[in-house]
Amino acid sequence: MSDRTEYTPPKVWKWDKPNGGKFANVNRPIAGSTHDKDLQVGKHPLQLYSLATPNGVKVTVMVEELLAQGHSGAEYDAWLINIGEGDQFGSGFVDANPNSKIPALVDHSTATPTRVFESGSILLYLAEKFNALLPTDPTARVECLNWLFWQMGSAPYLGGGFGHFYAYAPVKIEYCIDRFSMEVKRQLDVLDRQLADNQFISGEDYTIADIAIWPWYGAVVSGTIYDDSMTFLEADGYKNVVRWTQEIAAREPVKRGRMVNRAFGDDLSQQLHERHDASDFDNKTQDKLEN
Ligand SMILES: N[C@@H](CCC(=O)N[C@@H](CS)C(=O)NCC(=O)O)C(=O)O
Repeated sequence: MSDRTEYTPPKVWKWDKPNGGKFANVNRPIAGSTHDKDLQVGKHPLQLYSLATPNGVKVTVMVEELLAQGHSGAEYDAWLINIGEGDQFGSGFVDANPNSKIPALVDHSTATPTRVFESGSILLYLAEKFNALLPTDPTARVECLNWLFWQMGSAPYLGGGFGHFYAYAPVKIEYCIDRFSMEVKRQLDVLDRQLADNQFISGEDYTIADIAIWPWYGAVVSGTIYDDSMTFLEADGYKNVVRWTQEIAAREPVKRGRMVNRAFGDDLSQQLHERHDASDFDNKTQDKLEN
């Protein structure tokens, strides 16, 4: 492997070789579909096309929370989109999300099906549709949205920045790892200070802000993402984030939601590749899928 820290950019960048990083085989500099493939549609109002990455888990936790609150209109089919295999570039998926990234939701309960993409947009759409998990008081509502949008802007530094260069890049580049470690630790400190005075991120109520932030930052402080990043970042030292992470992890809808569309890892008992009925949690027998 050449020393890419000494790279001198040419005048015009060309896509002429895979970069060797994880997902290099599916990454491309152009949008649009690569093949024709319709999306499957099940029996429920909400059709979710996803994978249990942190962005995917936000939505499956959200619908499981809604169902637990008694919103039967939130019944859903969750179809597996294997991003390692390029399913996100199928024509049907691109119709649902022109950005070719999970999660994508299609609501069939509207006069014509409504597509919803971007996990933050999906959380807000569902919260407004069911009048749940988003405060109605204007001040509390905007505080919740402040943190929802904080997450959407901040997590790419954690995932695309820190996670990529620490765990996935084919070479370890000190400059990149330093830059993004600094930022991720700063973000963890932002959360830790906020959670010192609040049970949940935006106050006393559990909201879509918690649902958005927990799969990302909760994973870092509990050591379930990016190799040994918890130790590297001393992330378990953010005690308020750890307390909040554990409280949310104990919620039954969260336990269910994090299993849905999970098709990686060794523990098959925690995987439900597709979900079409509430009883699927009791009847699951999953084969191991390689990504
Ligand atoms: N901002 C988007 C990000 C979605 C995203 O990055 N999804 C990743 C998985 S976590 C993906 O589908 N990657 C496939 C690809 O990049 O081709 C959201 O929050 O929905």
